Amino acid sequence: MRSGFLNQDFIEWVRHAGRIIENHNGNSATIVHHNDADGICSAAILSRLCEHLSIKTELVCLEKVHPVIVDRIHSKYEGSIIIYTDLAGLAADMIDRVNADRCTVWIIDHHPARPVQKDNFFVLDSEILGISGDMFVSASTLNYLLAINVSDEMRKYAYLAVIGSVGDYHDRSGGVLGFDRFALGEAIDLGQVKVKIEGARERYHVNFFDEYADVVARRLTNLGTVGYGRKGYRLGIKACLEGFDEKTLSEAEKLEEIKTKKFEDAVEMLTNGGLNVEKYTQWFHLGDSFSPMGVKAVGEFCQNIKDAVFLKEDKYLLGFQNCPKYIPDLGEVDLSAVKVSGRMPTLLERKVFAGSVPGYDTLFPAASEMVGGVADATHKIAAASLIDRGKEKEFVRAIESLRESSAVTSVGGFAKLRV
Ligand SMILES: [Mn+2]
Repeated sequence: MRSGFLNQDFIEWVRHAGRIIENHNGNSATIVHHNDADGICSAAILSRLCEHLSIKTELVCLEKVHPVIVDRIHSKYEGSIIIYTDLAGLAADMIDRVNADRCTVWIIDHHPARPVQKDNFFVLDSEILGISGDMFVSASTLNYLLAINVSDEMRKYAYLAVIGSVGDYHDRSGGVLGFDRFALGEAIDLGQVKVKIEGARERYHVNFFDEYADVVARRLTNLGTVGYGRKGYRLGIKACLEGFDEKTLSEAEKLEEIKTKKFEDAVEMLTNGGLNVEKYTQWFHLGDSFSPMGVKAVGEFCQNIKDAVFLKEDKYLLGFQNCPKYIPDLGEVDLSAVKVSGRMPTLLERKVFAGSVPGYDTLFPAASEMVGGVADATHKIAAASLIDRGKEKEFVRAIESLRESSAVTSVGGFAKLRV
């Protein structure tokens, strides 16, 4: 087995990253993190590690990396260390280009990545060593491994690695695996977490919150994604380290209600003429109506309604949502982008798996490229892309024509789902 060898390499690499961080003792750093539970737990662990090393930190929470946003961050924090976590792995080339040697950059991610290796640019990403970040290591676990290599004291945050892993559904086969399981083992040994078996599934009770990891993860994701526009992720990070206070709990509940209401309104819009039906696709545009929710919402909404009676069960479902120009931690940016999410009714999913019609893993990258956009995450039955505003209809036409010709060939099932 090669995997043992790879794991040893990986651990050595994490140690190396730890030494690099230690060498920046006393500097300042900007932690740029994703807005879901894994990204929030990652930011919490990293900020405590930096505190331990007397590195002063600023936090920036992002939904997506984009050249315009990266440029804003690197000018605002010029001269500091920029640490991207739970995002940016695949954008390493772009970040290096936009950075133009203004800042030292570290990327600590578990999504597929491009390696960039320079003196002022360091990518720590399990995928580069062939360890699936979709299965065996969350960003929170990666940050945890890094942190305990620097200081034993950081072991007190093992529970955050568990919550981050569960937040990314790494327990979907019944329990967390690989390096996530290593972190779980530490959390158990240290008395932070208890495992409960429910049927064929493990649930992790986190003593610090007196709550299950999945419940905490859901709260954090709601704070960060539904409450993105109102900096709910800040409350999330605070809760990770200090526990949930009344205010944070009621905010998390309020956000759940906001989401329910927005989703109901959108269904009403769709049943009142808001759905466009083409030969192969059915699509809609939410504009800014989901604000303050981030653009993750359109994917979740499509997932929720994909089998609704008002949809055609043999057509691809596409939903568009404007990317907000306002980034809560950065202010207004000159960004004119739209997120497009693709899902499909169960009947069509079956046809895709049977190979009789093309899946999104072929349609999305090709259509995105045709309109000058970038496929963000592609999987056979679920996908997302970022395209320029005004290109929506062109994107729909591209999907239609690709389906019409069906000349696309499958690129295989290894594309990652990240929506
Ligand atoms: Mn993650």
